[in-house]
Amino acid sequence: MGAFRGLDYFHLDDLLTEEEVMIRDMTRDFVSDAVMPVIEDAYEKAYFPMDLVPKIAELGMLGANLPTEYGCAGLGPVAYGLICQELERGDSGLRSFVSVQGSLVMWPIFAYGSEEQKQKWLPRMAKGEAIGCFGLTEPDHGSDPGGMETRATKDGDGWILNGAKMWITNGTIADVAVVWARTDEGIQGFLVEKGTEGFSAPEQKRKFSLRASVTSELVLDHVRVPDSARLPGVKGLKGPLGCLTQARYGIAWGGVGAAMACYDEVLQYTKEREQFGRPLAGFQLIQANLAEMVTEITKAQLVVWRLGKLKEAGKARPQHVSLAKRNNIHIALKIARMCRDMLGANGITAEYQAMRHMCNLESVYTYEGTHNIHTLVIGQDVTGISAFGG
Ligand code: TGC
Ligand code: FAD
Repeated sequence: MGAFRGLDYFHLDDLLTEEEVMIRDMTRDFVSDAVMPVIEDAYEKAYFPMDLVPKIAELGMLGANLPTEYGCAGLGPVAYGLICQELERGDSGLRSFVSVQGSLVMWPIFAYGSEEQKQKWLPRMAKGEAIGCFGLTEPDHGSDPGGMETRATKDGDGWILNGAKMWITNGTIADVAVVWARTDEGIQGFLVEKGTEGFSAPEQKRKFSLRASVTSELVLDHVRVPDSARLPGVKGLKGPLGCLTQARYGIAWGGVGAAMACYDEVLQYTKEREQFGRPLAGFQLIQANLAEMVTEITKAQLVVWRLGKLKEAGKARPQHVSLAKRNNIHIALKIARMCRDMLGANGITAEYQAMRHMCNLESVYTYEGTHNIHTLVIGQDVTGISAFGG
């Protein structure tokens, strides 16, 4: 299909600063020139395109919203969101890589780490010279991380970690894992380095979704780390949940990108493909679908732009982020499925993007808080009553 044209039905570009437009366009060009030519192969053969990492780092996309004093780009929330949007236009796996590195590893080191930890990791991670992963989910605890069984026990001047994490993005390729573990003083985060005795990160294979992304188990078998590996700035479940709020913000923007990719492709396709003697785009049912997609994408764009402005003003609450993640991934998945249908049999092939996005979005619908969990977060917020269980 032809070049990506984006979608700006309500002239939302008028709401962006020159710098934000420049960063969006730079990321868009990077995705068109460097990602699109390789992504189908990576997806089909199930590998993460590591060759892209130096360029992603050079363009300032790793920890993009963290301060320049640690070698990061120091961008505002909207610019960071636009990067996520454009990366996910390419593939959710690419946005996942950047979300995990920036929001789930660099951000907690920045927000909860010691100065020594920040100096050690942030500049290298911004350059893509060190890769990180975030270990919260366990085989028996996904939506309820508060039930985690991984344990860190004080041992002289250090800690012994035992337990297992599962479904961890970047695990096998990571140089450092942020591992959340239960201690006598509540849940705490530990920086566990690759090669530490007793620590391994085998890759989880046979995925039908996010195939261009590495997903792994983390095995912790009497892993000893010094106290200097503990993130000293936070105790309790609010530590990891605070990181999720950062990552979910980028994911909400990413959903817009995946939806725009599918819409753009199907619009071109239905204008060119003829059945019953005229273009598919000339049929009312096809136009109803296109109108629905333009409407939902425009609403999703407004949601994340406003959320970005709230974040800029320090007024964004985790519940606002839940609403945006819930809505935008829901509509992106719905649009990807509609597009797959409108492409007919062609839609099931790697020649077109819709099915790849659709399969990816099934994971995005589940990770970083499932659709149900975000429904209950909003429900609790508006009623004051928790319906999670217990
Ligand atoms: P609850 O009692 O509600 O909260 C415990 C403490 O945490 C605070 N808090 C938050 N803080 C910041 N951001 C948030 N989103 C927060 N949500 C809660 C809360 O104020 C409280 O603080 P304090 O000071 O009173 O102690 O906790 P709960 O046990 O009832 O759980 C609430 C629930 C269900 C919403 C939460 O556990 C949850 O979000 N579950 C979903 C788990 C999840 O999203 N896991 C994601 C794993 S990482 C991942 O998927 C990465 S994929 C990345 C990629 O590849 O892109
Ligand atoms: P469960 O919690 O078992 O949920 C199963 C179903 O039950 C869902 O539909 C859910 O909505 C529903 N449900 C659960 N509780 C309730 C309730 N109270 N009320 C109503 N419905 C409920 N985790 C990490 O820590 N780090 C990562 O980097 C990471 N990367 C991931 C990458 C991929 C590709 C995937 C698929 C997952 C990743 N995860 C990661 C894990 C992800 O966060 C969890 O899968 C997610 O939180 C859901 O947990 P679960 O899979 O155990 O599902």
